[in-house]
Amino acid sequence: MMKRTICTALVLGSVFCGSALQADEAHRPRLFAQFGEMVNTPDGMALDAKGDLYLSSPNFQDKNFPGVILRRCSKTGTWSVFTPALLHPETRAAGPMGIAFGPDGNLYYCDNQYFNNRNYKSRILRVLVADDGAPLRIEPVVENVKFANGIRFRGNDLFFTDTCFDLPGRAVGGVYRVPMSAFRERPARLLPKDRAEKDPFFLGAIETQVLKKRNDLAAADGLCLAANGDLYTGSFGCGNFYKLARRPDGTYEKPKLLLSDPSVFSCCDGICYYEKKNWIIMADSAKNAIRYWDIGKERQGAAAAFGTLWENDDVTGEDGLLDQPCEVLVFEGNKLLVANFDLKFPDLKNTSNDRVHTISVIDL
Ligand SMILES: [Ca+2]
Ligand SMILES: [Ca+2]
Repeated sequence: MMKRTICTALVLGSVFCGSALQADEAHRPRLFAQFGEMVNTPDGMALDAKGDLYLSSPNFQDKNFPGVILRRCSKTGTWSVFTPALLHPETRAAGPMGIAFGPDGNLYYCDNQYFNNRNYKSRILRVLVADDGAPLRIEPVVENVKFANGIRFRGNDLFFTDTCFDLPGRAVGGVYRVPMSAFRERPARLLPKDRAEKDPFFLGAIETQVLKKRNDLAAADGLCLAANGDLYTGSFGCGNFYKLARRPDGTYEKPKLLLSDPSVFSCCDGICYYEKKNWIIMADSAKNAIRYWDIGKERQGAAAAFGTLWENDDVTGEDGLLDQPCEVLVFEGNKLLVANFDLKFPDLKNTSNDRVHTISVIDL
């Protein structure tokens, strides 16, 4: 089996040795799906109880195509439009990013309005789904969000990230938990960010160190929960990787920094939990890479727990390789789906918003 060492492992001063950072040909990404222009920034993914796959696309690359959520039938492999995403009444735009099914069978999603308006226009929305799987209508469940991005459920609790707080002198975002009971009658509302510490839904702040050239203030991005309920999240702007430990009473400890080394991990985008290995799997948007965090080795520190499944150079994605991977999803037990956002920001490997819009698949 061929192995190739990733050059970024060989950065002097890093605590990581080369063996911790190897990509394996067995994990070479292949093309899973390719879309036309109407799906030009594939992003959030989720599976329903039947195994049908859902994909959001806010279509930030070409806004002539409105934000949309697609569905792929598990029996036929056919993709179709599940629903157009709901337009915001003021911005007249839709930005569906992270998506997740709730225990009620409805599809919840992050409506990111930050690129249209930074004044708390983002929301968590839900698509009410009929018994036969058809979408009925879309309604807000959480409002007053700045940059809604990643979303997960555990039981009746909805967790999500708000990526940019826009507080003076700080590059910070945060993690929230909203119990479903809080939006039974009407949408829950977050407090303004200068009062986040007093917000009953606020779990903790996620900091980013602003890197030269990238100059990206985006903080909390992907999040997911391990089997024991511990929450993991990371910063888009610099790769800071955090854990919020779940206490026995169901409350959460403040975020603990597990990894902060942009020389090996400089961009945490979407993440997911891989139960079979007790790993967190992370999309590294900056480096066209898939990383992992082995929870079983967490106590030994980042040099033991952190690793790389795959990394490739700047490509269009037409051959299945990664083109700014933004979201990951464990699929059919032993595969990983990777959505390729392909919307360049400064100093990422991806240099071109090309016209190839793809999902990759990796054998785990
Ligand atoms: Ca592409
Ligand atoms: Ca590209």
